Amino acid sequence: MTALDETAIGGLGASRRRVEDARFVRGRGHYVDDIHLPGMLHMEILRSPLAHARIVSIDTSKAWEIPGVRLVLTGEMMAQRNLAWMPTLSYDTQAVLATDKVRFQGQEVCVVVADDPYIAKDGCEAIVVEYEALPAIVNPEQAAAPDAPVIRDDKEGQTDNTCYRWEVGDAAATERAFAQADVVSSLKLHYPRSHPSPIECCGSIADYDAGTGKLTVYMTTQAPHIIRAAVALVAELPEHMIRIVSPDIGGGFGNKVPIYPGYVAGILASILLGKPVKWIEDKSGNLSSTGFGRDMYLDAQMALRSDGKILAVRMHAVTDQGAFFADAQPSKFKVGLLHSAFACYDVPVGLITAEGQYTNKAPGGVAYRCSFRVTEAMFFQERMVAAAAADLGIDAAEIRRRNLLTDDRFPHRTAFGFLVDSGQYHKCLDLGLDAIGYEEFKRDQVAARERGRLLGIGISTMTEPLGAGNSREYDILGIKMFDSAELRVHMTGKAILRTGAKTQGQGHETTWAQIVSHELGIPADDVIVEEGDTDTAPFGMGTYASRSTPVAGAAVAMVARKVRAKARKLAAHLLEVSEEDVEWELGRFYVRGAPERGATIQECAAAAYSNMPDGMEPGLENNAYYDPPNLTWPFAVYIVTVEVDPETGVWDVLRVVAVDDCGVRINPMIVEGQIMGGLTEAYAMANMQFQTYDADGNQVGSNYMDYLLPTAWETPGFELHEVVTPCPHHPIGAKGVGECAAVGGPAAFVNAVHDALASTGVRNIDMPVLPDRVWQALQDGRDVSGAPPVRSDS
Ligand code: MCN
Ligand code: CUN
Repeated sequence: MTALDETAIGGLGASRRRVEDARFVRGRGHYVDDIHLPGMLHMEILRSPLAHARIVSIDTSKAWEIPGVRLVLTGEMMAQRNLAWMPTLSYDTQAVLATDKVRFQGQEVCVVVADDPYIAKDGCEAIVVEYEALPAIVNPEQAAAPDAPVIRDDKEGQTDNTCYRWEVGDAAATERAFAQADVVSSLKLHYPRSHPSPIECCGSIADYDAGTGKLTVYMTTQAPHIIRAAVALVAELPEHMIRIVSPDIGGGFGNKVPIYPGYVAGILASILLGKPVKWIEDKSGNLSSTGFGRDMYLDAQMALRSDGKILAVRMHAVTDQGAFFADAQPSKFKVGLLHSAFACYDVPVGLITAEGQYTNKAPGGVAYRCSFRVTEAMFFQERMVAAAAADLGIDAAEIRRRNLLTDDRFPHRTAFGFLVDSGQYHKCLDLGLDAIGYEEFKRDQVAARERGRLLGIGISTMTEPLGAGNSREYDILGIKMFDSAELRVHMTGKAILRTGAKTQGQGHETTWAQIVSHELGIPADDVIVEEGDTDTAPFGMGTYASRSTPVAGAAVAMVARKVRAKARKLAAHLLEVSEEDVEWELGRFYVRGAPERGATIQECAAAAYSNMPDGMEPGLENNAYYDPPNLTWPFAVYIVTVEVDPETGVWDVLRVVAVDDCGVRINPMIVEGQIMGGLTEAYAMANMQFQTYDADGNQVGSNYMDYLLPTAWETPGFELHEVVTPCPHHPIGAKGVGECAAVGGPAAFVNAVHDALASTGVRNIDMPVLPDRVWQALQDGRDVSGAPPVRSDS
């Protein structure tokens, strides 16, 4: 017997087919809405039609009269139980059901619980709410105006609409660097609101058992343990009597991180009625009231030497927070990890200032494939670099070559305090340029222009901090950010692995088994992976910010190593040699100097239950908590070519080349799937996804006629390439990847369109770069802003 073929058993690097797809593609997934409990009732939410209004009165009497209506809850009834407001993940408060005012269109005002969802909807329609309309604020400029109405007049001491101010960097050194600059390049833009819009909306079933006092909640959450802690604190229930179960999730993309009023109202309704209460959000509810992404304004300058060297950056960001500051982000950082901007470049100094403003729009920020506002950071960075190249008349690839970190610079401390671990940036860039045929395209572009055709090429190069914590710096509501795994090997060598992460389609059931397989030589098919049930899974912070591989994935490797250490003792016992004389090869221990004498991992597992040495604790299982020493820093190059039609402003994508370095790939096929999905979303944000507001705070984009999701028909093809720089501090050398393409992709598309318009003097067209905006820019030779308010008839 010799070592196993790792690829054959589905270990590290195997493009193993996704085990979860057996049920997903056959319609056999088990989602929250598939769960039916005996006696279950149904809850619907009445939402505010107005963006900003005082509530004069609420008359629920007609709703109570409808047969089948069991409960109508208003904000006042919630207030009697101290539940009208709940804490957010950013130390703010959010209304569960409105009491004093409504603060955005779509805000939760009442809930109705009934025998079926249709009766509950009828009940909502029978409620009469009298509102006194107030002026609506739909952008931070309006919010900061001296005479602006104070949206959050519920908060003691809040006299304006400012929600936070934050600053990082070295102001004095940045000033000095700007004074030395040959050229200062400026850029102003708006990264619009966008929405994750997962196929499955949010929902929950709260099941309070009055007999045992135990509350079970089945729900669509990416972070079950955080929800359990929050429910314990908000509802004042003992934590061990709360069980959160997150079954299959139909996509999360960040939308399922926050705590939503529907969950809280459903829990209270179940406690009051003593019955299970199901709430399933509809599409417009999801699009209009839950976790949006972005909505950030940038005003930036870059100090440059004439040869293209970046001397300093200055960025001022203003975030439109909506009515409640509900961002999920590490508590130290008020704009997430925006200060990861320029981490892949050699930028000696910089200053980032930021402020948030409350507006009459839905809360929930920092969600949608972003790793805590890194999407904005990288978009801003890459738009600024493109603008600087244009200002200096330097080629867009060349300016990156002159500023990207070289391989000998790692680990690199950035101007804003991060420690970038590793990378081969120039190799990735050269690979990408080569793949797209950069020089040739540039020549074609000139020739095409002479014939009146507008071709453009856009580059985006970026690194991303993935895998929060470490626990020294990262916490959410004071809970330190780490993760965990628990592995139990059964007598026959089959195993169950549980982690504190929660897959929403990323394929953890497939890939975690591959890590176990790599560490222990147990075939991946013999390892079942379970996540999402707080009664059985070990504590973890959940899946977002592409932290699962960097943190939970590391815990999987570590727990497998602990199990292997015990298996070694069992092997020594079986082989009748001392432990020091036992060697390991994949799947098997053997005697040093006598390789034919060995014991497989399965034989060791059997011995753990049937033949352990005297005095050894039986069984073969363990757990591991992993507190990462640093974030992992993947790198990517995205290059897009486009052709813009000057007559219509329509732009077509010609080619998309992606070079991703996410360290060691556990499952290359899954990694490629993540990149393709991310590029699709990047294209959608750049081209079509539009969620905005008119001057009255009416939402434009709360349905799929206005908020366009790309189908396979619109989506361009992607050409993927790979570079591997193993992560120096991760047990298997892996870095996160789940968000890279969505983070770095948008700038490549947008830069390409701007490159096509290079001769027109247009510096910026805000996303989505809609044809009418391009056309307008071409007509006027001027920038086009996409900031709200928009005309309501547009
Ligand atoms: N992987 C790998 N090798 C690596 C890195 C990752 O094989 N070097 C695999 C992982 O094992 C995992 C997948 O790729 O199966 C993504 O891993 P990772 O980068 O760790 O990201 P997470 O698992 O933490 O997923 C979160 C990330 C986020 S934050 C959003 S948003 C997003 C995304 O994943 N939401 C998704 N991709 C999604 N994909 C689907 N299908 N559905 C979502 O909701
Ligand atoms: Cu920011 S969306 Mo993902 O981190 O769940």
